[in-house]
Amino acid sequence: MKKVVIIIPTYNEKGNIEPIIKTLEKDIVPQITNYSLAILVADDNSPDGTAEEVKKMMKEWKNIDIVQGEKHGLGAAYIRGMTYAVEKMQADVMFEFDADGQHDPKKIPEFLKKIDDGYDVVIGTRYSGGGSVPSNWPLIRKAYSIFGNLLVRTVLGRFSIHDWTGGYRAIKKDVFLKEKDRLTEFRGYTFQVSFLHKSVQDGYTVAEVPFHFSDRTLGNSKIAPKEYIFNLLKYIFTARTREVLHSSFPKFLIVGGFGFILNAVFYEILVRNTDLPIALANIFAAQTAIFSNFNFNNVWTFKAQKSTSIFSYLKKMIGFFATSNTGVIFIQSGTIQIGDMLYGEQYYRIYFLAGTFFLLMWNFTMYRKIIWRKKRKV
Ligand SMILES: Nc1nc2c(ncn2[C@@H]2O[C@H](COP(=O)(O)OP(=O)(O)O)[C@@H](O)[C@H]2O)c(=O)[nH]1
Ligand SMILES: [Mg+2]
Repeated sequence: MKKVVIIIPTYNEKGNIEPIIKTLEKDIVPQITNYSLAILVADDNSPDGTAEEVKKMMKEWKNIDIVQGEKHGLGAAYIRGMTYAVEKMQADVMFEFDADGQHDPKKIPEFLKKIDDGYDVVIGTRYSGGGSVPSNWPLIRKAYSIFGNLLVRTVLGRFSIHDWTGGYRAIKKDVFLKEKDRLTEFRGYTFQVSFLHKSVQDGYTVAEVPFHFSDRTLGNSKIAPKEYIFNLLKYIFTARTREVLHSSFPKFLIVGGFGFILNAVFYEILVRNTDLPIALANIFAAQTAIFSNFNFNNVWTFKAQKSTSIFSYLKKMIGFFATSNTGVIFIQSGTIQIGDMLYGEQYYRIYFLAGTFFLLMWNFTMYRKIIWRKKRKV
């Protein structure tokens, strides 16, 4: 039978740890028949004697264990706990679960159901599908919590996950073993966001279980808001920047910039040295940019999808010329033509810049629509 270890990190939770463990042992353990359940307390040598409470209960229930260490933050405690759960307790699935009663233990079977369905990570969510934060929280605290999560979702660009900062989760062993060495950067609460983000980047699947996050009744929250907010912002912005720099976007910009220079230079030459109407001169000049854009993107930006046969290369290039020329003729050269008709040829550079700007907006909109369509299909 597969093994589930519920990991409870504790720092000064003397009053909370006994009732929560009793609830788990009496109400939840008997309900779960397809897994063997164990509890692991990851305590940071709490001065209030949390560990002594746990050790008392270990005499009554044999499926409880404790791993102690110095206080280096929530993330460090989880890494220690998860390592112990995998190596010493043969865990296949691990839960992150708070000691203070804010996580409704009755939801545990729902998390395991999602694991059975094949998901790698299951997160409890307070922000979708009926999940909620305590109704007695002051408005400002609710706002922090809701907008904080919205900010994380937006910066990381992954909207399908609604609760990034919560600490009620179930994780398959393999996910932890894969990410373990990359998790040492943030040892406090930022651990939650970075762990989830790295898992998603590596393609692990995530399911959400909505739950009501109840208020803490005993003891104090251990969160240090200033340090947490600073580390969280640092993580989301650096991680996202790295992601964008490794994507095709910068290459796309360089290729496009070079195309723009070609377009401008040939336009300048044709306008100065021929009698062509300036709008027509631009249509000719733009072909050099389209040719360059296509080929550089083909061999560099999207080299993974590079055309191999001459036939598919030509077919792709013709398609690219056709779509690009729609914008070049109607938007970019159209702007030049209107400028020419209204104010005359002498401002040809201004019409060109305006036309190119409109063309960029047009291309960007088309690009985004295609991306949107792709996203909705998945
Ligand atoms: N071992 C350990 N546990 C911690 C640490 N910080 C918080 N915890 C535990 O993590 C859980 C969630 O902490 P809490 O302060 O309630 O966070 P909040 O609910 O976000 O305010 C509780 O069980 C805490 O005792 C830490 O530095 N070390
Ligand atoms: Mg709490």
